[in-house]
Amino acid sequence: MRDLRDWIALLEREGELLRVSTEVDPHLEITEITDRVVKAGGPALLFENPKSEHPLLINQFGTERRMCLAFDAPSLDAVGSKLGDVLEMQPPQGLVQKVKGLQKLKSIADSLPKTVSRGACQEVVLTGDEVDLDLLPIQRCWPEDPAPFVTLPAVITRDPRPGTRNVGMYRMQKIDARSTFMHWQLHKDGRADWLAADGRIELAVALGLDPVTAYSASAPLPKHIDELMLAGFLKGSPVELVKAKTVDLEVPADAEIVLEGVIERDELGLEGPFGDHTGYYTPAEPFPVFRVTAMTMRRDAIYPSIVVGKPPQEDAWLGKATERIFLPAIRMTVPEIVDYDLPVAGAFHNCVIVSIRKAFPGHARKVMHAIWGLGMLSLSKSVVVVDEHVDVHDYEQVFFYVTANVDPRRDVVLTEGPLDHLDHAPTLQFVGGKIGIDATAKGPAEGTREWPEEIVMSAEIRELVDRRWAEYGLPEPSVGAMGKNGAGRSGLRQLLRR
Ligand SMILES: Cc1cc2nc3c(=O)[nH]c(=O)nc-3n(C[C@H](O)[C@H](O)[C@H](O)COP(=O)(O)O)c2cc1C
Ligand SMILES: [Mn+2]
Repeated sequence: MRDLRDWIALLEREGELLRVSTEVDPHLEITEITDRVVKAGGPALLFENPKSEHPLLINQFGTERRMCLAFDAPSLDAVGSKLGDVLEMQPPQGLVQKVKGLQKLKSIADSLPKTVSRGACQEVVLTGDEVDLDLLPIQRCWPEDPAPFVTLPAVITRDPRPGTRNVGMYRMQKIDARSTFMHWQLHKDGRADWLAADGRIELAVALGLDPVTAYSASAPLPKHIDELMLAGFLKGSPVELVKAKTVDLEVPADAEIVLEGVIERDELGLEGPFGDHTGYYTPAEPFPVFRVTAMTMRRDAIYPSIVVGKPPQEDAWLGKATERIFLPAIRMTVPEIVDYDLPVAGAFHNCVIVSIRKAFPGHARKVMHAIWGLGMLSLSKSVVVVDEHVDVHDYEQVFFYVTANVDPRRDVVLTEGPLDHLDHAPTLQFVGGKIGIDATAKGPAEGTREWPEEIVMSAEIRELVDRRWAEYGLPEPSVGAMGKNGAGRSGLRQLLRR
């Protein structure tokens, strides 16, 4: 998919998009409509009359099926495997392997962004006084938000030292027709670029991209890796870039809208409060002011938006995509990890459930500390470790082991470390307590008395009952009626789970 237009066309063909021609207000009304549709597992919405010339697209990422359509993959795990295959590349042996190896190398070559001379994103160019953010249907999301916020931007910066590009998704509170705040949090790469540039930095913000490139802006890559490379790799074709008009950066040629501009040294203001994905209003804090020097657009540009708030919301699926896509990369450093789950209700930084192939005493603690040392996962407040046979996505199963297998004195680790910028619970911002729960089976090597055997039916009897099921005159056990947890899975529960 080249751009947002291809994506909208695909969504429409797949019955995954509804057009709303009724006039709606981007001031709160769109939030309430979208919240109801997201929670019902409903379609993407293209609001054609959001009190603006420009339509507003929302809920493009709101279901697992749409995420898979976005990545053109049968499952999010399949997207992760594609990345894992390249990470685990070995020197090829034999012709077949060599050919496969070449295909993988080609996919790496395709991931490099490509510069082109013209781009649709510059059909309209407004500079200086012509810049007018009021042209866009920027949403005011929640009642206590002081202003409208751009919520789905891809913010492009360059680290002045190595010259590497970064793309991050950082919300932008509108200040006036030509300026916004830039809410890059303490641990984020865009902020690091700004600090490295000694406080004055040029930036460009792309709005309205193909879904893979938009997702990539939210991906927690190591700082020196360009998110546009990940986008090109996952798309299987390079992201095309054009030179920006007023700053020394390149911008996605097919974007709907681009805002170019600059942050001047020491120009800060109080950003927020904002009804955030934590489910609370994050309080006002100082953030830099982004002065827009140029606004370029397609002639009939579509403005993309997302609402975050008390989970589950649309962003749950961006988070789940990251969870799945990064599993193989995490296994590269911590190979004993079998699987992990970041519950949506845990707002992603509050809880990690991880299953491991336990091989030695204290192994669960080793993995807790690995997670607390791993990229953005390091900000996790709680880590629950279970054995490899436990399904980390089945929270009732996990709860069973957390209560059954844990001696709180022995198996709970309390420690301290860095916490998410937005976590309101710790006494100090940014740093505080962490909890690890070792819910694995313990062995004599860990000093426990003999661990009992878990109850499992024998294979012969299971096969016998499988064979005879029809004879009993009982309904076929389906996930809906008699699922693993003995409970139905409504759309909402499924979203809360994964
Ligand atoms: C919808 C959405 C909104 C986000 N808003 C912010 C934000 O305002 N500030 C921030 O620092 N991170 C925000 N994030 C998370 C970052 O995009 C994410 O941490 C990303 O990895 C940042 O890029 P970086 O690692 O290159 O800094 C948001 C993520 C999503 C999905
Ligand atoms: Mn980055």
